Amino acid sequence: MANASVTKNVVATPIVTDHGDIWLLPENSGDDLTLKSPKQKSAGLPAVLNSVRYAWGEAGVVRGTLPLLQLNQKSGTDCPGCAWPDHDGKRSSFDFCENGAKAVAHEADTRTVTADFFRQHSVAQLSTHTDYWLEQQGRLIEPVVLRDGATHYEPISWADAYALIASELHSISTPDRAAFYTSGKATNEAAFAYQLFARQLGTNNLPDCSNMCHESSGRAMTKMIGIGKGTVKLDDFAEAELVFVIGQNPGTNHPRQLTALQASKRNGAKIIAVNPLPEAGLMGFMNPQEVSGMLGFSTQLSDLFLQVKINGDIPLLKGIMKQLLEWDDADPGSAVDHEFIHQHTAGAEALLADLRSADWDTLVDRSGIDRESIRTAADWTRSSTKIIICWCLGVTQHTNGTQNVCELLNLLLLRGAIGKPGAGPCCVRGHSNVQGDRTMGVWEQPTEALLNQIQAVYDFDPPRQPGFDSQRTALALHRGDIDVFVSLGGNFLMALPDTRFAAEALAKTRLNVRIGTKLNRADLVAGKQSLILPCLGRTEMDMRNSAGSDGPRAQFTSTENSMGVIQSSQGKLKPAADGLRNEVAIVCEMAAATVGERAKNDWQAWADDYDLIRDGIASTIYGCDGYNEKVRRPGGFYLPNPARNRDFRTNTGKANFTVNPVAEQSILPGQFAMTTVRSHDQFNTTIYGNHDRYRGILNARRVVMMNAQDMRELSLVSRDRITVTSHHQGEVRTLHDFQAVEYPIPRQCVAMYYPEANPLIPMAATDASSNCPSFKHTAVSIVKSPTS
Ligand SMILES: Nc1nc2c(c(=O)[nH]1)N[C@H]1C(S)=C(S)[C@@H](COP(=O)(O)OP(=O)(O)OC[C@H]3O[C@@H](n4cnc5c(=O)[nH]c(N)nc54)[C@H](O)[C@@H]3O)O[C@H]1N2
Ligand SMILES: Nc1nc2c(c(=O)[nH]1)N[C@H]1C(S)=C(S)[C@@H](COP(=O)(O)OP(=O)(O)OC[C@H]3O[C@@H](n4cnc5c(=O)[nH]c(N)nc54)[C@H](O)[C@@H]3O)O[C@H]1N2
Ligand SMILES: [Mo]
Repeated sequence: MANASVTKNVVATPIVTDHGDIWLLPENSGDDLTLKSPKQKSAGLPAVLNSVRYAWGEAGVVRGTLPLLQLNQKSGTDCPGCAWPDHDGKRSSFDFCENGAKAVAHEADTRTVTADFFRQHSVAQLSTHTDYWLEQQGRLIEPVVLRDGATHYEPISWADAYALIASELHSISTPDRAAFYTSGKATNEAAFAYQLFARQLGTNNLPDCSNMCHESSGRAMTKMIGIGKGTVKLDDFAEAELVFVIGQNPGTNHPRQLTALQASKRNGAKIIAVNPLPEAGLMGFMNPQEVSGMLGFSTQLSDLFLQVKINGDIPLLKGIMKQLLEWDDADPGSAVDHEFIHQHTAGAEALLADLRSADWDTLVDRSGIDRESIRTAADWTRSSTKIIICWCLGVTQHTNGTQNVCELLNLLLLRGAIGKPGAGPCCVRGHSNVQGDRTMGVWEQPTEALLNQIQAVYDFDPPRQPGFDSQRTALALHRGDIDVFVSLGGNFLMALPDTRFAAEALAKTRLNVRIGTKLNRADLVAGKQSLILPCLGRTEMDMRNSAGSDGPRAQFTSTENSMGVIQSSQGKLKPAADGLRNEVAIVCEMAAATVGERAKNDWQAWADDYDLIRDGIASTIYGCDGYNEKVRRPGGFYLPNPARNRDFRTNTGKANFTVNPVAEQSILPGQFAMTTVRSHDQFNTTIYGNHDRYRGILNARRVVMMNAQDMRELSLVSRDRITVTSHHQGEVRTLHDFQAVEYPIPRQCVAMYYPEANPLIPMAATDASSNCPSFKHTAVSIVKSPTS
């Protein structure tokens, strides 16, 4: 492909669909970028005030504060924000964070999107508005359909909507021409029903947001420790001696994790943060649950901040391990846990040989971390036996994401830091139930054991061929190989890389169906026909006419957090509108209409009584026996996790070391490594506002955070308009009209916001093992716009 440079996907033009011209990245009108210095600490009173203000503003006082007090309480509502766990013991009545409050208030929105609204706005016209505007229109309250050739959505009855879905699904030539996407907010009951429905239909095409998120973590952990989940429990933080936080911005994305880190510090632990950006929560923290925190006295959180280059994690971790090995060679047993390695692991020799042959200059150069800092990190690692490593997307979303996770597991294994109190891997999940959805069988590559169990319980032959993950679904859609695409929540369009390609792909179906609470851009790139099915949020009361009961009965659902605890979640709010249904019921009713006659289970009965679904979970899913009883216990129950007890169910029966090379340098002179991050004012593709308070970037999201020296070399100053072009195997993708922002980030590295940067990210750049998109590393070049 040498110099055949192909320009792709300039998003300055709309895509042409049967329903009109659809814009993909409308400018934020009134962009007025304001810059302040980034914050050194997070949370405290300002965060609480901000959350309450948000809850009151969008949802009204009562509707806003009532659900807040229910959040993360035993027998309360599981927070629809992130997947950070709750305390097993006593809980503060204030156990939520600013972002949980925003998520709840966003859901408890009192505004509604009516049939009138759709009459007034064509999909083309809606697409000229920002994502922020779309979600701000309020809650979806009745099913709507965009018919063949139509320009506007119009109301449709639930019965007709299900009949349309069934008729399209019956007319596909093979079940694999349908795909069923899941966003990680879906509860266990919805997820279990959904995957069963897809498999009864005959496909494993069950892409989920996890494919774009922690897939690399699952792969690495399964290979190395025999389970795709972390082993740490919340209590371990209070016992740890050393905690690494790698590629994660907890102050914004998992604020309650800061309380756990504070507990570690109080126990005398040291904290090492590894990140290209000095994120506020990593530097300091004011606990809003404590008076001193409320008043603004902060805990200095990180003892060592290692400002790695983007994708510099393997060279850094390798450096730390190489240093440990050098010390251990000089004084055997002083830095490596030989007994643990001997008893519990396989493959150490290859790793040790790899570390010995690693070149210090390369490790320092590629990580961006000087020798002295690596030595300090190694020294603390040597003197601690109880080590926790927390990580999130800065680690997983790379073309070598799985190897990144493998390398941090290597470090834990070298120190024997797993399967004992105060130590182990802490894979910090994203969506509140993304881990549970996988446990429930939402997986395009199901295990034989799961399929056999489904076969035994439901008396049909489930498909055995692996299905499409998210990226492969996008490719298949684009080839025209998928006729019906169903989304259980989420925003597949804006979550994927290469927004234009994704839009073209989604516009090629016969039918798109999305179950959601709010309107988003995915609803605007319809295939021939498109349905939006509105659903209740997790905070809302869900009354169903269960068989055998007189009158409607309140249903509840359940979720699994980052640490493998399953617990119930009960909505308490009056629904946003009469007639709204829970996504659990919607999935079951869709299944009843489509495969009801041939299914062994009674889908309509399941739609009305979730206990029946939970009985299904109990007899099908490993570790879930007695589900209905156990999930009703206050605080729920832990799923089995053999690695917690050093029972490593891998191919060798032991924990496997791995060898993970330092990636080839792929950024050419004059280019930058571009990573994408969330602002403090968004939940994934849902934008709450244009302020990134902790980073001091206000009123604008179309920005590129750049190193001061790099800016000088390009004669740029903050606020200058720039054009950003990405480079991947001879293809270029360009975004115009972004603004440069000087930021403390390593040289040759830049950061942009997700999802605004997604049109630049090539669909083909994924991790070789997990196929997770490379959202955290894209080669870009930057030029000043002629007009600025
Ligand atoms: N409020 C709020 N909460 C959320 C979400 C949200 O959007 N808003 N999203 C939820 C979801 S689905 C998820 S998956 C999680 C995401 O949680 P995070 O992973 O914290 O999310 P990101 O903003 O993508 O942040 C990635 C972090 O990695 C750093 N980073 C980038 N590249 C690299 C690298 O190469 N190496 C290292 N070491 N670090 C790097 C970035 O500077 C940033 O601090 O949060 C969940 N919680
Ligand atoms: N560049 C870049 N791209 C990324 C990432 C990144 O870091 N950088 N991160 C990736 C990651 S980690 C993830 S998880 C994905 C996220 O991808 P998704 O999970 O697909 O996206 P969300 O933005 O969480 O979905 C928002 C929509 O969910 C719907 N919704 C909200 N609550 C509910 C509910 O209770 N039920 C139902 N049915 N619908 C509801 C609303 O309609 C809302 O518009 O994006 C990925 N894309
Ligand atoms: Mo995620």
